[in-house]
Amino acid sequence: MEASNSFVVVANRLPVDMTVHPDGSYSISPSPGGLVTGLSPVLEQHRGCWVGWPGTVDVAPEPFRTDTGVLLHPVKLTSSDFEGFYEGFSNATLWPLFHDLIVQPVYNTDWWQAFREVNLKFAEAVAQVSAPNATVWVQDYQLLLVPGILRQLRPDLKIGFFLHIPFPSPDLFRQLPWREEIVRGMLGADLVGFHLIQNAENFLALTKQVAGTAGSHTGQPDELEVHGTAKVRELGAYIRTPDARNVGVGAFPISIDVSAFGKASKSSVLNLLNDLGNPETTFLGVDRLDYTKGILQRLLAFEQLLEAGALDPEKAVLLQVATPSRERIDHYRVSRSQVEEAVGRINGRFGRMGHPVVHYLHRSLPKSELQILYSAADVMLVTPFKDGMNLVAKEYVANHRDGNGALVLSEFAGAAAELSGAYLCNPFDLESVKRQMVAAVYDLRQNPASARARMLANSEQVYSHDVNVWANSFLDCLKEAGENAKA
Ligand code: ADQ
Repeated sequence: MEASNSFVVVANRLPVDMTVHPDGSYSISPSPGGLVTGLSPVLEQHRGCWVGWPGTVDVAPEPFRTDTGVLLHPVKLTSSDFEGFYEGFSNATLWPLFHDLIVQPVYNTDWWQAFREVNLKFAEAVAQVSAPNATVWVQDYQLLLVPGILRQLRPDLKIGFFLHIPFPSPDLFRQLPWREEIVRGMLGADLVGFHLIQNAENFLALTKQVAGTAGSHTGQPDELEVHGTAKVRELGAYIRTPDARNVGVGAFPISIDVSAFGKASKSSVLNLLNDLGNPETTFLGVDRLDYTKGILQRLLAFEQLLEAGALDPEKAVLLQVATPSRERIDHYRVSRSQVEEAVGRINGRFGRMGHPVVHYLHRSLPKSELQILYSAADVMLVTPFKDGMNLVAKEYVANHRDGNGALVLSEFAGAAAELSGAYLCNPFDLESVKRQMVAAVYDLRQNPASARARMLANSEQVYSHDVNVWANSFLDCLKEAGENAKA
């Protein structure tokens, strides 16, 4: 493959689902997910190259161009890579650690070795496809070591790194047995971006602490100096690395392609509501089935409101769509069975034949169907225990530009920092979730002007800060940070 691409994105996954048929042929279709949603418009605009794993182990199709002109460059992962790097270190070590220990992270040296080897594979693929002085944008926690490896392989590249999940407080991060190597990996970038200023501050504080620890253990002059005053735009700071580069650190809250989430047609919404028995209040949840998303908590809140008579089972329904996710990992299996048990119990208690109160789908839906659900929902429930941003909240808001509807949102979702019109709740406190569900319904019925003002404030924010604003502000800062790198 020729090293001819001047703009390269590297992410764990290519934006495709790949099915291998018994005769060895395969078919490929677009796959959902926050990252794909965020990056497609930027790549299409640049006719860029996307390096990533196609989603099936032990196969690597030839690089190919999509209908929209993006070159997809597959990286082959073996089944043991997948287990150690993806299911193990990425999703059973880093994911829980970075989401504030909602479950206990597992620290396993074999997984760490797999993580290092696979990060090397990704970095080598990027080095191979990148033109001289190309811009490379490395995505997310699965590839934390790629910036550092790439810096060694290709010092000519301009390297940005963006973390899509929260960055924990230094006190939590310091649990990680391989913390110095991970921090050094991230600091291979010219710019390290997070969703929130809090995440960036955690990282800045950590680089001081971890570098100090490494220095005293190894006796190396390994200190990282934090230049807290030098700014990357108004958002961040520079870190001076041991090899005398300046690494920019900043906050860039991701958003959505608003044009993809307009209102669904009136007739499709009416058909859906008709199928549901024309409820007075329709609640909606849309998530990957992940223990961080608080799906069980919102089901329990709904159940308790029915139990208390605050909601009438003849007049309220809850629709929950959950995309299957990481199904071989124990905590995900437990989470699914708890959710499904709760759905069954609530319907057993409050539904009647032909009229369940919770409608549950365990699958991915096309965007057009999500649009209908968003348009039909009076109250959107987004209740994660911890979430980097949460694009579902923004998709619902974009769909309700007319000011109808209400968003109940966890204060622990990154989106809470931006959506000032949301009904904020604490998912660790069911009373708080219930209170905000009731407040949202009350305002919609009794105080519509206030509910409408809240939704309009939310949609104003999302429409003025869409995914293009996110990508362009990161890329502008990367350009600037690259120029300042050796200052
Ligand atoms: P995720 O944890 O995957 O993303 P989120 O931001 O909510 O979470 O994005 C999910 C995406 O998948 C949305 O675009 C949504 O429409 C889609 N989706 C969810 N369920 C679906 C279903 N059943 N059918 C079809 N589509 C579905 C990670 C971080 C987040 C961060 C994003 C982007 O965990 O905090 O917001 O990356 O940075």
